[in-house]
Amino acid sequence: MTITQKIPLWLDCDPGHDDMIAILLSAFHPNINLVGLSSVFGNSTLPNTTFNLLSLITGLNKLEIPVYQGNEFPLNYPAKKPSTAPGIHGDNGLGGHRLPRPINKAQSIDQFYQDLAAKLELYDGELSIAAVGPLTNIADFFRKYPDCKSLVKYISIMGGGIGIYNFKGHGEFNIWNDPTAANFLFQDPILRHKVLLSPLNVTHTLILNTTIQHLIYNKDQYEDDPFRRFLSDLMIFFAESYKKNQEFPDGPPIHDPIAVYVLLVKYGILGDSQWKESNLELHVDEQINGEKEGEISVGLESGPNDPSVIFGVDVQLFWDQVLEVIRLADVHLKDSGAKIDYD
Ligand SMILES: [Ca+2]
Repeated sequence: MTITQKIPLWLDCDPGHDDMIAILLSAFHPNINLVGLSSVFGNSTLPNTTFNLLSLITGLNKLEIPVYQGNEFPLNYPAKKPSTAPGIHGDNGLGGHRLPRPINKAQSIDQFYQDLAAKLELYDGELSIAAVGPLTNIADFFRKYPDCKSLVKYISIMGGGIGIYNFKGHGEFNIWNDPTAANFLFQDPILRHKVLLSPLNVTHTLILNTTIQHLIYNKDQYEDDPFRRFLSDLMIFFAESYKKNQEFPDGPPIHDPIAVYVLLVKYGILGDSQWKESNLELHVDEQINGEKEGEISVGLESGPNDPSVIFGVDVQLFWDQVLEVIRLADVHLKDSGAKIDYD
C-alpha cells in the first residue's frame, strides 16, 4: 500500500475516554477510511456506550459514518457477568462534560454483521478491524460468518497484559470482560495470525502528561474553541480518575488509539517507525470467579502463526498522530460551520 492510499477500517468500541481518541484517529487520519463503528458493553452499559458513540459522531460532525449497536453481554452470559468501569469513566462511561445530543440512531446487530460482511467482501482482503472494548462482537461475528475469516486483513486489539494487570487481580478490563471471545480470536486457526494485540505493556508508555494536555488545550491559544475545551474537560476527568483509582500521578495511559496506530505502522503508512513485537501463543483463563480469571498466559510453543503482541512503539510518533487528528477535527468543525452545542 502506498501512502496515498487509505486503510479501510472498522472500529468496535465502548466509549470510553480513550475510545474517543481512537475514534478521532480513525475518523480523521488522512490515511484511514473509517467504514463503520460499532458499540459493545464495557466501560458502561450497552445503551450508554451506544449513546456516547452516537454523541461523539454528532460532536465531530461525522454523521456519514454508520453506527451499529452490538452485544450487551459477554458470549458466556449469564454464567459470565460483565463489569463496567464507573470509577475510571464515570457512571455514563464518558464523564467530565455534558455530551452533544445524538442526531443519528444506531442500526441493529443483524445489520451490523451483514454490513461488516459486505465491507469485508468489498475490500477483498484489505479491510482491518480495530477492537478496543470487550471482544464479544468480533468473536460473535466470525462465529456466525466463518467465510469472512479469510477476508479480514488484521484484527487489531487493545487489551490484555503480559504480566501486567489493571482489573480484578490478574485481568485487563477488556479481556476480563469476555475471555471466551478473546480465546476464540487468539486461537482460531485462520484468525490467530491476523491478531495484533497491544497490551498494557505498551499502552502504559502512552501517558497523557501535562505537556500533551497543554498541547490539546490551553486557555491562551484556544479560549474560544469549544471543541478543544470539550475534549480537554473529558481528558481532565479521565486523568483525575486514573490518579485517584489507578495510581498514575503523571497522567492517564491513553490505551485505545494504539490499536489504530498499530495499523498505520503495519500498512506501511508511518515508514520505519521504532517497533517491538513478538508472536505469542495466548490463552486466557476463563474460570469464573477463579483467582486468575481473565489472566493471559503465554504458551511454550509460540510460533509465527500466533498473534503478534506489540511491546514497544515510538511514543512521540504516536502523540504526533493524535495531536494532528485533533487539529484536523478542529479544522473540519470550523470549516463545516456545524453548530454543535457542546455546552
Ligand atoms: Ca475501550
